[in-house]
Amino acid sequence: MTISIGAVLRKTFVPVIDWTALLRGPLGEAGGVLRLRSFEEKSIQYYLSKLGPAERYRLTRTEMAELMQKLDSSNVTEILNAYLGRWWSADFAEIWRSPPQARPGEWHHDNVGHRIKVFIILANDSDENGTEIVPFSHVSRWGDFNSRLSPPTGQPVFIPQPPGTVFMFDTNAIHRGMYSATERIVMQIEFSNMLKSVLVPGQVGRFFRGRFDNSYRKGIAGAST
Ligand SMILES: O=C(O)CCC(=O)C(=O)O
Ligand SMILES: [Fe+2]
Repeated sequence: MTISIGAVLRKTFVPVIDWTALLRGPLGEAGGVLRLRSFEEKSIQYYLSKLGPAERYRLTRTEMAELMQKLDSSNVTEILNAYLGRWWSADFAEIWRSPPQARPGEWHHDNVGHRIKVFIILANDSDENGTEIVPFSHVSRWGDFNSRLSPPTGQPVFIPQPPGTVFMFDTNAIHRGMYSATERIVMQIEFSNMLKSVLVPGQVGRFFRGRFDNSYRKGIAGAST
């Protein structure tokens, strides 16, 4: 068995940093998964045109700031303050195609402790595409930040994703993607405690995040988050 340095750093720093997360406010009360105000057709088209025919499109810092303004009406900043504490940053945002897939994703947490993803659905024609999350599993203190999970005993909720759907979830909660023969296009923006950007390697943080992305898209097995 090999233990990577990344795994050791995650195991050391994630629990310490997560100790500062308040987990309060609307997201905490809702159990780590919360629906937000839907996006209008005009905004959907705006972001779809940024993607064009590409596989993925990473938003610039300026585009991320603009997206934060669009999310303003949902009080995302206040929700994050109450949940993560004030030391969070908007780390990373991209638009990606979740390709047609025969099987659902594996149950997992993202191996980075508390980290929020906002999903904005830009295209989806299938009722089967979506995300399953186990509410209130967000408070789990994982002993391991390098693994997948066996099927949960808690009751998952399925989040159906017609275009325009916006929701946020803590990727420390147990979750998985549900896929079908139809493509789905998702825009995601991520938030975590600033210290994770420098102390926690993996699919988290502001500076190195881009290097680690896409693993679950390339094939669910072997994904690192
Ligand atoms: O595809 C999905 O709905 C979930 C993907 C996932 O596990 C994640 O973004 O952390
Ligand atoms: Fe995940």
